[in-house]
Order: sequence, then structure tokens, then C-alpha cells
Amino acid sequence: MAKLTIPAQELMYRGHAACPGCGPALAMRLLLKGLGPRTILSIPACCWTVIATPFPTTALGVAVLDNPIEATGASISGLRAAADALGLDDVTVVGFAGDGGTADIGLQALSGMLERRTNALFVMYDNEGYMNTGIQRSGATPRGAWTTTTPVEGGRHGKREAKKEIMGIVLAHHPAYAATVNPAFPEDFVRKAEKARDVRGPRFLHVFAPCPPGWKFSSEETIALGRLATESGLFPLYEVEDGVYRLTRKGGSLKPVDEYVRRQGRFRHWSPEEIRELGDEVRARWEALLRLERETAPARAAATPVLAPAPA
Ligand SMILES: Cc1ncc(C[n+]2csc(CCOP(=O)(O)OP(=O)(O)O)c2C)c(N)n1
Repeated sequence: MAKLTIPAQELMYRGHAACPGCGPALAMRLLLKGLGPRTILSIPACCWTVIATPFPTTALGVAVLDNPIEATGASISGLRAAADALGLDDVTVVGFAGDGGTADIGLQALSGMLERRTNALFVMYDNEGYMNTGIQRSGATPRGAWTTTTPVEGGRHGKREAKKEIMGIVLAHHPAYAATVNPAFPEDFVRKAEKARDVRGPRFLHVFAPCPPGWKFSSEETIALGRLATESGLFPLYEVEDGVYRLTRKGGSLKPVDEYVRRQGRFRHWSPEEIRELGDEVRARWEALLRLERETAPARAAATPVLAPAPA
């Protein structure tokens, strides 16, 4: 059997306030296993502020700063400058925000941090909605999903617009490192967190983070749903380092998206036709990713056998 490579040290403790089966809670646990104790977290208003830090308690074994929802990118730029001024070179400065605080309300501060090449890591946990304030739609909510602000009644059919592609937005800033991670694949997650700790420059992780109350599935299914999301191509696992794409999980054919959709109450109103359309979309995106991997692969000169010149 393959050797487990997940560090034993826990930096997220019992007594936190997350819901049972919370994807963002698993995300934090695995992230800190990869990053280790020399980490400073900046967390904006989101579920995680409530989970970790009802003053004067904390469920985290690292330093935490609460910041306004739009300011995470600016906050970690300031923290990095302060850490550098104090000579704390070994400290990893991390922004940890929901999809609303990253892809919508926090987008300009994130863009600024990436563009200034701030030496810090921004982590977006994607529970696909403004969950802390009562399951409102965000830019990252998928098309057709029910939320409290995209109802399914009176001829309405959930969110009309497509999910915002945060990786595309981030990659347009040419970060030093960006990757997708999913708590259902913990070893891949921790390896990428370790890499995100060690690379210098602006770094980004996009975390798949199922939300049982928001997506309407039962809390013991978080990992099963996570596996389905990646195995059916909805949430591919890949990393981009200095512009080179690498899929970190592939092989075999993609599973149909049906089971992923059918397991969640937020998609209960979908017709078979809509599920088929999603399947087509997902396959097209998967093919595009495979193409990017091929096109950005470093030249394989070293692998090409070179014939020694014939003796004179
Ligand atoms: C400027 C501003 N607008 C709105 C809010 C209210 N608010 C607090 S948490 C939150 C939801 C954040 O959603 P997201 O970032 O996706 O994280 P999640 O709650 O899903 O964990 C909102 C809208 C706020 N704190 N500040």
C-alpha cells in the first residue's frame, strides 16, 4: 500500500463551530497540515470567522487576523510587509476567504495582491454561495442552482448566470503558483499546500468545499460528493507553475455528472436535458485543460536520445 504522506500534527482543534460535514472545515484542517505552524491567517467575514474565532476563543493553532470582507488581498500584502520588516522570512502569510470574499467582493484586492507580486498565499474555499449570511447566490454559484436569492418557484429556475471562473481570472495575473484542491483527495491537497508554502511570489489555491445545508445533501456525504465532483470532471485537480499546466489526477474516463447532480437538493428541479447539457460543458472544459497541459509542457529535449557522433 502507498505510504501516507499527511503530517500528523493538527493545527485545527476540536470545539470549532462548523456544521457537521462542513467542506470548508476539512479544507482548513488539511491546509494547515500542509502549511505548518509558521503561518499567519487573515480571514474576512465568512463562515470561517464564525467557525474559528468567537472572541476570546480560537480553534486554530496559528495566528489569525479578522479583516473586512473586501480587504483580504490588501490585508495579506500588509502582513507580508510587516513580516519582512521584522525579518520573519519563514512565516507563510495566508488569506483564507470564501468565494464571495474572493471572486466577488474581494476581487479587486486579490487582483492588486497578485499584480504587485506579493509573496503570499490566497486560498479561496468555494462553497458556491454566501453561506454565512443565509445561502445567497454568489458569482461562484453554478448555473441553475437553487439559493435563497435564486428561488425555484413562480416560473423561476435557480441561478441564470454561469459560474465565475476564478482560476482563469487568477491565471491571467501570471501567479507563481496556482492549483485546485479537494478535501476528498487529501494527499493531493496536502502536497499542493506544502508547495504553495514553499514557492515564492503570489500563490493561489481554489478549494472545492461542499456545504451540506447550502447544497442540500446529508452531512456524511461530503467526501463522496467531493470524489464525484473530481471524477466526473466538474472540479478537475490541476496545478499551474510558472505557466505550465499539470493535471494531478487523470486516467480512465470521466464519470457521468448525473449522480453528482442528483445527490443535491439545490439541483432537484433539473430536467434530464439540463444534466446532459452540463455533461457536455464539463467534457469541453476537460478537453481544453488537457490541451493546455499539452501546449504548456516544457520541451522534452532531455528525454530525446542523442546519438553519439560516430568515431572518426
Ligand atoms: C462589505 C460587506 N458586505 C456584506 C457583508 C455581510 N457578509 C458577511 S459574511 C458574508 C458571506 C460571505 O460569503 P463567502 O465569502 O462566500 O463565505 P461563506 O459565508 O460562504 O463562508 C456576507 C455577505 C460584510 N460583512 N461586508
